[in-house]
Amino acid sequence: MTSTMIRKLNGLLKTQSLGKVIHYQEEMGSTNTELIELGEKGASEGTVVIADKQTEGKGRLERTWLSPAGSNLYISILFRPEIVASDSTLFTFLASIALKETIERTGVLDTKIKWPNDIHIDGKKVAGVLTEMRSKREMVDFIVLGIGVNINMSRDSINREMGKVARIATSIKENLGKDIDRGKFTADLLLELEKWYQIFSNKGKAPILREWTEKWEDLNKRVRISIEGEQEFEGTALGLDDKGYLLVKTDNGEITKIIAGDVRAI
Ligand code: BT5
Repeated sequence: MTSTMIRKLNGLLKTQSLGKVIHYQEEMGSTNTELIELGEKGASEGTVVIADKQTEGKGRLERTWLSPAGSNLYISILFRPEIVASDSTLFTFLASIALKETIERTGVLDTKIKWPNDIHIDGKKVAGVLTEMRSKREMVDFIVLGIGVNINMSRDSINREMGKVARIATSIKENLGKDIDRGKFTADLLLELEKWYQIFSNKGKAPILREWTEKWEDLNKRVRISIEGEQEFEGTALGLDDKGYLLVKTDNGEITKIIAGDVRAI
């Protein structure tokens, strides 16, 4: 992402606080790691870190987020909400809502939210969210919301640059058949995030969990759950509890709470 793109983003940004301070570098290890360091030094709410390329992009659970140069968005945003640490998971859901809206605004017709943190197009992953948090006692000190979106990669470059991940990944360009403006996309995403963050700050978790559930197509569907190191099982997806954990009714009638795992509608 060139600095021209950042100038464009600055020109289009309509937010009150998110992105008023932007740290941009062409190449970084991980935007989340960078922003956690800034947060520890006292960076203010709304501070944003963007890179054009990440050499150590992070997924959840020590996984990697492939982050080639020149076409995607790798962004981290700092929040300082006055909430208990255990509620920080809500930011993943808030981000998924904002991402789905922003991706659809580009013209993509059917994006799908996958619990807890993916956005898919045609069954392939276009975006992922990594929420990290630092706490003071039981309260949040700050949250770093990290978002990766495959924007202008062609199928050829996905195949060339993403190795084994290529078959499960897609981009907005692959769906639309054309490039979109990354500066505008980022400005729209930050505005949407700010809107949902204000709703969360004023009204709490309920509207976020409600909106997410409304946008989630797997509700009441039969799903297969795989949890690393455990046997797969099936059940009916019942929705979220108030921490965002997934409730699944298994065939023996038990309600199981899923904290982390892969959930697929079958
Ligand atoms: C995620 O993890 O989906 C969270 C991704 C968050 C990335 C952003 S980029 C800006 C910020 N800074 C960071 O360092 N990270 C955040 P998870 O659900 O664990 O998914 C990771 C899995 O997605 C990998 O194991 C691959 O299978 C797949 N994957 C990796 N890179 C991908 C890509 N570019 N597009 C689609 N799928 C990918």
